[in-house]
Amino acid sequence: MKRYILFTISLTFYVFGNTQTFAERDSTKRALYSEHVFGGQPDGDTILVRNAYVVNYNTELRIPNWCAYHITSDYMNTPERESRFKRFRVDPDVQNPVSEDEYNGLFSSKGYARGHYAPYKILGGDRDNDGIYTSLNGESDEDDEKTIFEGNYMSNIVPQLHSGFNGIGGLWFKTERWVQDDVVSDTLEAWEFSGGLIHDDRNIEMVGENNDIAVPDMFYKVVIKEGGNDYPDVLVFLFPHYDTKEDIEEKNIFQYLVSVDYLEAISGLNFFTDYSKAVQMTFESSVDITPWTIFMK
Ligand SMILES: [Ca+2]
Ligand SMILES: [Ca+2]
Ligand SMILES: [Ca+2]
Repeated sequence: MKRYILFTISLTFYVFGNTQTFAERDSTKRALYSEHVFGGQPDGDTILVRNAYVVNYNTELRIPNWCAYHITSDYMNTPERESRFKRFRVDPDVQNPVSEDEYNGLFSSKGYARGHYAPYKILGGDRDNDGIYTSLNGESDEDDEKTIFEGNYMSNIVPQLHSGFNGIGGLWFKTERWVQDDVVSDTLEAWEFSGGLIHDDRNIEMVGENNDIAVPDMFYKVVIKEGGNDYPDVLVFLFPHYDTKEDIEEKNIFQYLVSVDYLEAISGLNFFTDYSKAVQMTFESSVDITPWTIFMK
């Protein structure tokens, strides 16, 4: 009898306890999860589901591991990044959350900016379909404002070199703009996973007020669109975290393409698990730029 009770307790914990993800808890979160995480979650970890993105946050390194989001032309209707829309915010849902001030001085000392994984530019849109958008000065939808505020949570932020990387002309910046301006303007939608990698976990660069915010050595973007096949069109960009401003040739983002298999091997993640292993092999083992060449002017 005692055993039976123990079994019941552990079973109850399993169903209602911490092992349950946000996505399993309610249908709105579940719908958002399905919308943003294309082809399945690359790990089994606990994730945070937001209106505009899904993030796997690393409470030890105090940065996101990866962030997944759907981009549509409507979502790019964002207000100017001013005043309340510019402010970074503490994430109320993570332990030991980072505050904006912990990055103070990092820009002048190391050139690190507060870099968004889910880009600010894709946080907009009329996500609740009530015909009202966000606006800096006029009538503004509070629900859609919340989506932007969440995007400015520090849990969506990572230290990134500004000059020659996430600033104008940098590799990260150019990749974001290419997807938004050249791809989604035509396809109307795309998906991304953005994340960072650390080469050697015994030798991690830690920064911030308390030297406890990790700086990735590499960053990746998995860019996805639906093609005419039973598998998605995928490009994986893998960038070393360095300043390319003196190096015009290296700013060609398409020199940084790797296969999904390559990214999986060095990250330990498995993307696109919703597809069978056989189907994953057809599009993960090599880089196929054919479906993207019309956007590569
Ligand atoms: Ca709205
Ligand atoms: Ca509304
Ligand atoms: Ca895979």
